[in-house]
Amino acid sequence: MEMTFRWYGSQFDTVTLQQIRQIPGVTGVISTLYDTAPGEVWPQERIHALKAEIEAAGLRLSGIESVNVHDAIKVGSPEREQYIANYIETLENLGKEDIHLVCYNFMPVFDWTRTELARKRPDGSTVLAYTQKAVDAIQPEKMFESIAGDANGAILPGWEPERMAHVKELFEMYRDIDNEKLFDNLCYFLRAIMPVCGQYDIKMAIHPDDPAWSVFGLPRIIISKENILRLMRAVDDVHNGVTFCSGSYGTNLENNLPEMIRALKGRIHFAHVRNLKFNAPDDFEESAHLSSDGTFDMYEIMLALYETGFSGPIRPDHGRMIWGEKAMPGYGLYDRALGAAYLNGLWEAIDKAKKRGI
Ligand SMILES: [Mn+2]
Repeated sequence: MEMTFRWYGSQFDTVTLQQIRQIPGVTGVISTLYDTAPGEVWPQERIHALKAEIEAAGLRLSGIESVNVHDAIKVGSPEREQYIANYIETLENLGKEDIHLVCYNFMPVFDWTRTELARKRPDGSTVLAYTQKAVDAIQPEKMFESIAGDANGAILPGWEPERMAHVKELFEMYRDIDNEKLFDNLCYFLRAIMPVCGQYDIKMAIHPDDPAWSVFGLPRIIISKENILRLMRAVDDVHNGVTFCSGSYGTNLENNLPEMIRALKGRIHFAHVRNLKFNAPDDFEESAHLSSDGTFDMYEIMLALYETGFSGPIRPDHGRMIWGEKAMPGYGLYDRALGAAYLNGLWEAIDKAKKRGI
């Protein structure tokens, strides 16, 4: 396991590499070229520059989150061939820069969905939250406007204003796409890129849909143990792997997180570990990482990762906004740093207990 921290690049992130370097036990950074659009080829020089900047700060570029997939690939339109060719070129450029992990998702139209970016908790911290009632009461194209005001001026990943300006057209594109078609298009994409992933040993790690059910009637496929195992079998190559995100799979309380980790042994290449606190099965908020602050047993999650021999990057995920920090919702320094320290503590305790045969 390597403890890492997500970083959006010096142009976009309020957190600096120097600050990340001072979080105990964090050695790697998960980053991206945040200003590239889905479908664009990532120039090798820019990847090289990103890596050099991170290494100059004493850290390692441990993987990319995300290289976004163009909607043409998701809906399977004729233009997908060009966009797949572009994606392959980006993977080649990443491979040449010795990068071996790419996180991506296959969610239609919206990335993750939250209905509040700053729900106040009793201790005065603010967190991202979701309530199905709010989704049911709003038109999808209004979703962006309704949350953008709380973003502290940040551009939210997957909610870029240029994309949101075309929400209606995007919905139109997906009109005939059901879960089966989306699944087929995902397999088509994966089969096309597996050769280049094999050549450069790039592990693709699909991020689950968040929340793990259909929103606004759009198809959602990466939501459960059954579905993710089906994808693993459909393209049975180690380079077709998983980002295990406890906070996303965990939105559906029927998902048994430690059991899913065990079932996915060998195919989890990246882990996002965070907690959620449920007020009702369709109302949750992103709590602190500690088990005691939320609904999940974080020890059991880390134990399952440990016992399945997980050796990839792990990162704390969305944190609360605390201590007056102003940052992209979920991506401040302080609470994620606390999360990293806590997860490292759990790991150390598990490791020592195992070695002592406890
Ligand atoms: Mn995640």
